[in-house]
Amino acid sequence: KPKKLSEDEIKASLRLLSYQGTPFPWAAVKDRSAISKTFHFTDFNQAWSFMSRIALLAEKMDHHPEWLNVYNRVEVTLTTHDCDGVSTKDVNMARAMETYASDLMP
Ligand code: H2B
Repeated sequence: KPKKLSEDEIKASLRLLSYQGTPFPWAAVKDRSAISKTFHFTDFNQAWSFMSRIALLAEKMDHHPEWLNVYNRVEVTLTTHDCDGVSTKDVNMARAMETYASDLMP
């Protein structure tokens, strides 16, 4: 079972994720133990490529994002049901999302 991260561990993880140089940083969700970010792509095609790649990874990791897509935008929320909060699985997923997004938009 994944370990639930403390508030401080979440804050530290968010800082590290934001170091990767994106204008819209990862942030804690209000009133909920979760982290979120809105990705902005060039068009729907890029947004959908991102989602397809992440979908395959999510199945492999057995860890699934909450997300909403509107045209070139993908709003992502990550939390772990198994520990009812943010775990390292969410942080790993967030890092993979950063990598894939920056592959698509160098
Ligand atoms: N996704 C997320 N985000 N959190 C989980 O705790 C989780 C999941 N658990 N995907 C997995 C599936 C679990 O329900 C299955 C049974 O392994």
